[in-house]
Amino acid sequence: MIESILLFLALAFALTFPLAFGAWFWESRKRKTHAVESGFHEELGIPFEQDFELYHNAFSLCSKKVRVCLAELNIDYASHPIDLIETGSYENLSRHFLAVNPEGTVPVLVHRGHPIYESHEQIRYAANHATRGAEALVPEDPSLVVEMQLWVDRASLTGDDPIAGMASSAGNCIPGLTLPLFSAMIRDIPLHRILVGLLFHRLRVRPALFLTMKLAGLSRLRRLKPAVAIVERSIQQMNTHLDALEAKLDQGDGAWILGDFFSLADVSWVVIFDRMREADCTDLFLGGELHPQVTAYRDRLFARSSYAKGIWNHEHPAVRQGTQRLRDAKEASPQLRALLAGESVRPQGN
Ligand SMILES: N[C@@H](CCC(=O)N[C@@H](CS)C(=O)NCC(=O)O)C(=O)O
Repeated sequence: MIESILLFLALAFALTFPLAFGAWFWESRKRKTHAVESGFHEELGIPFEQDFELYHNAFSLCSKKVRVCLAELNIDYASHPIDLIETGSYENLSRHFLAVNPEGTVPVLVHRGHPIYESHEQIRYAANHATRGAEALVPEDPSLVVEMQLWVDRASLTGDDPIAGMASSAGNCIPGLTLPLFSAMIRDIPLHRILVGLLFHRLRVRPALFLTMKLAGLSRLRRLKPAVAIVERSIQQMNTHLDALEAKLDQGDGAWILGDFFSLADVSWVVIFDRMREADCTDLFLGGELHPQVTAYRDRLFARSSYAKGIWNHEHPAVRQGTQRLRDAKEASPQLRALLAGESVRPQGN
């Protein structure tokens, strides 16, 4: 009897493993991922119904930037919300979305069926194609365009490994600053959904990071040395970028980065401040004596209707809950509070 059971189990195992492997192999051929070149792709065609269509996610930093930009330009668009694992599932790795962007990332702006990849390219493209009468977000003076682009780049999230590019951009500090919030949000996501990422993501390190954070939980985040190092470096580098922005605003004579001209540079920075709000780390960088010019600038950005239209109106319940959970965890743990208050990286004497 026992021998029959063992034989049955051995047979079941011998059959299941190749079947599972075969299914994965079959499916991964249908979900082929690869890096894409940034910019407008006239050679690619995506079914469309409206001139502009946007594939985006409520929580994604780059999606927010494009939504704010489209709101500023008064451009109507068909909205295609795409879930990321942070907001529930790896819809960005579905066959349907990979046909829009084989890289598996949002946002993707589509103009008359042709995709534009990379959010900094999308805002530039949208600004160049705004309907007549809309406010221009790119100045006419070429030297101001160069300056604008420097500040757009300094707020952009770039490359497969943003952590490696933190010194060049505040946008690249955002994933590190968001780690604790990710950790708070991932608690509600079932493990099998993260597994989809491990099976099909182009950059498997990303789902692996989410898995680690899910298994460790927010309370043990401070014991994960690599995660702590990333958080600390993100705080340090973000401060450097904010110091530069503070100096720029201090020297300027207008409300915005280019003085009186509201530009794509401002569109690019508003999302950085919004993520600080979500990740409950605004006090670490703004308020009081810290970066007063930047703080007033942030308030002006938040007061624009494009902030409500592009960001606030898309608030995701999972993010709201994650922010609250993060606050509660900090309240309960002085060590976590100290880590996220940047105490170990604060200059001596402060
Ligand atoms: N450099 C790209 C960044 C694209 C990107 O990494 N998007 C994130 C959201 S902000 C994403 O789609 N992540 C999903 C994933 O990696 O699974 C851009 O500016 O558009």
